[in-house]
Amino acid sequence: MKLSIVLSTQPASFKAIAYQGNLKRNIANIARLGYDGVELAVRDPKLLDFDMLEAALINSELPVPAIGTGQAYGEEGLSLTSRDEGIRSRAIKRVRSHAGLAAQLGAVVIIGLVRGKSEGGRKPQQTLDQLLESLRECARTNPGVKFAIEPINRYETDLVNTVASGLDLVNRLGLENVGLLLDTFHMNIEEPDMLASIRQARERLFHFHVADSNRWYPGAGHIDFKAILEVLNQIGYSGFVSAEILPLPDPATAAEKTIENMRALVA
Ligand code: LER
Ligand code: MN
Repeated sequence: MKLSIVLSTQPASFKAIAYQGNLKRNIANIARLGYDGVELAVRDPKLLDFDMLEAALINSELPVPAIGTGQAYGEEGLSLTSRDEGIRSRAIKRVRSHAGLAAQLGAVVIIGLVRGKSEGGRKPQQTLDQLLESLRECARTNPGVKFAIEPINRYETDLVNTVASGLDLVNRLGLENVGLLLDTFHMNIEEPDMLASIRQARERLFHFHVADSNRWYPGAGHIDFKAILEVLNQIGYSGFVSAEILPLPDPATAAEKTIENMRALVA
């Protein structure tokens, strides 16, 4: 199992991120703990000192499996399904710029909250059609980059809550470079049988988030991570398992407990 953890490259109001703040020091800490990679949550690639980031990654020998994009929505309101064409086209432009960064780093682009939600009385089905168009525009212009749509629980968005609806969208798009990111926290809320849902995603599974049922580190709640790792193994998943967790009881303990508990499952 290749294990990574999410680091935000700038301050964010989204809470389930163990690392924020000093980028260089955080990357060094993640490497010191024994992680195999670092997932970056990036609001806007323009705000990044790429040379500094690259040097820190080379120094720590950490690859970047995925780039999170949700802060473009959370901090700036950019949505791939906005009814305001100006906002929607800025969101597409932003995701394309994330894709440029992802191409440089060999990472998957995460389509999480940047999808937005249905606005102004529009039905989810109509909004989904628009999401499809926006995703097509992003993915077609970056055929070498993988895009992973993340089913997110109903309390955060009304668009693509379940693995089945995620697969439906992926199939409708029919592009080789579009697949899914599954997150145990969301699946624990939405999926009747998480293991069966992971099996359904199979070769369309591009990335994987772990957090326990309470969004703390794995082992702090009631999700059966041993069974999950077995299923990932059975379906031949070779990507990263990435911890997107609350920094509780404190960031260092959360990161240490994650690696300790996840490694113990495969020992
Ligand atoms: C992001 O990966 C996620 O899980 C959402 O809850 C917020 O984007
Ligand atoms: Mn997630």
